[in-house]
Amino acid sequence: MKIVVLTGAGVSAESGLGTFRDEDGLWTQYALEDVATPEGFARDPALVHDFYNARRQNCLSSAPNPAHFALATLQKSKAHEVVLVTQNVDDLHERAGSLDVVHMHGRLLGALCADCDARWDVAAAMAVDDPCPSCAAPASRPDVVWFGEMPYHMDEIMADLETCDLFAAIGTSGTVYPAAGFVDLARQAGAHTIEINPDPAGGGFDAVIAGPATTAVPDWVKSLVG
Ligand code: BV8
Repeated sequence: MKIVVLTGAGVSAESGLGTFRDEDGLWTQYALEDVATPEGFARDPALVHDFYNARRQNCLSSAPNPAHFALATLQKSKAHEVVLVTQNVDDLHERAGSLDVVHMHGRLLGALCADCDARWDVAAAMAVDDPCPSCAAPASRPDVVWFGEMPYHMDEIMADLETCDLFAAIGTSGTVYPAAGFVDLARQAGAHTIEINPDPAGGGFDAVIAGPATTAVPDWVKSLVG
């Protein structure tokens, strides 16, 4: 069976990384327009770097949780073909052992040159005047997809959705497009669709497992790999 899994901030919530739209979520502390849009970056790059530097530190001091490990087990079991797509920019899936994670919204531990498109890994804080290692322009930005920018790997993701048998959305509010529309594409392709979320978003899934990721995901994976 071919399975496409889409994760959102909820899969990392119990690792201590904030979500966006829950009660004390990131979008209640920062205006999305100021820190997650190209216009916000042009207006105040230092604020945007501060926002991502804080999240990068938070990410580096956190650890994968049982949900991340269970998804890595599902991939490595080879019981099914598994495509893991994440909206998250943290590296907890990788640190739990997942391979080929499709980061459609980019990576906190990646940097991008706004001038020459060069990409490189970063673990430390980024600053406005950091020179690009390729063209030396002071145009470094976090390699994340902001609102109004095209998510990464869309062709690959669409092809996988059109050919999957099972689509599982884990820990996402189904608010942000195009990710929020993936369930419809999977259903149109004939896939069974399932949502795992303690507070289901109600996006017309065939099945819902209402529970936190750290217990619901390991149980779900056990049901797939025995
Ligand atoms: C684009 C950056 C076009 C990195 C993010 C229709 C079609 C297409 C676009 C649009 C459209 N309508 C509107 C748009 C524009 C926009 C959009 O969707 N706006 C929304 C607000 C309406 N979309 C875009 O701009 C996208 N780009 O469409 O480009 C284009 C075309 C041609 C050429 C150029 C461009 C780009 C979207 C990406 C934006 N970047 N992040 C970063 O800072 O992280 S999005 C941001 O939201 C994060 O990436 C996050 O992952 C994502 C989604 O949020 P969730 O992951 O779902 O998190 P949330 O807090 O919302 O929910 C948490 C969930 O977890 C909850 O359900 C909760 O119940 C659950 N939970 C809590 N605890 C647990 C749990 N679950 C399990 N266990 C727990 N313990």
